[in-house]
Amino acid sequence: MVMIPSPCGEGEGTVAAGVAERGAGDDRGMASTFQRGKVQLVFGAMDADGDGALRETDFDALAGRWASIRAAGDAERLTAIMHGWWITLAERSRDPESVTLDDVLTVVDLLGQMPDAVDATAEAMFDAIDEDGDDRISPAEYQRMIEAWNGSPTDTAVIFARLDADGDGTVSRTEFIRHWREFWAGDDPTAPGTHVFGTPPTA
Ligand SMILES: [Ca+2]
Ligand SMILES: [Ca+2]
Repeated sequence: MVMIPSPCGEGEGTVAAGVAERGAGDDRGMASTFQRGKVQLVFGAMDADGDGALRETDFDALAGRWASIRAAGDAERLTAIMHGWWITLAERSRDPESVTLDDVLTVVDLLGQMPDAVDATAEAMFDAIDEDGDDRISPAEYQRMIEAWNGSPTDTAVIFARLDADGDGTVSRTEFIRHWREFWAGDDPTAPGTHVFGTPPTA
């Protein structure tokens, strides 16, 4: 835990308190311009009507889009996973009914100190993407996830080849978790994990 000395010399704040204390004029926080572009990519794909705010219905709609193009027939499980994302973001949002890009970045700022939470999300996402449960993400399984996110046909062949670090034709659980950590908590434009959801404009 990082202690923040108070001006009067007694008491201290946690990192979370420090984030909460940052004023409205200091919303960009610790996220770099590059990290912002990366998160913007995910945010923009989920913000279907483009009004700059995510609502609970956006998360349900994404789960529905994804379930509709899968063979797995597990719409309830996908809805539960996406609802978990919504709860995590909404409870840290200024407005509990809608989440802005700055709200998401506030959470992203904290992820570097929450490795267990990041890994838990990676495991849940891996299990969701792996429709046939063979503990491998195939190119087709990956493409369906991305197309659900984007809501449109997307060529994922080049990105998939980068994510498949050992070149065996699939993305293993180990490979995926490493990329997921890089995407949410890393700041390296050249890392394959940067491209989990596509290529940010600044990479
Ligand atoms: Ca699979
Ligand atoms: Ca592989």
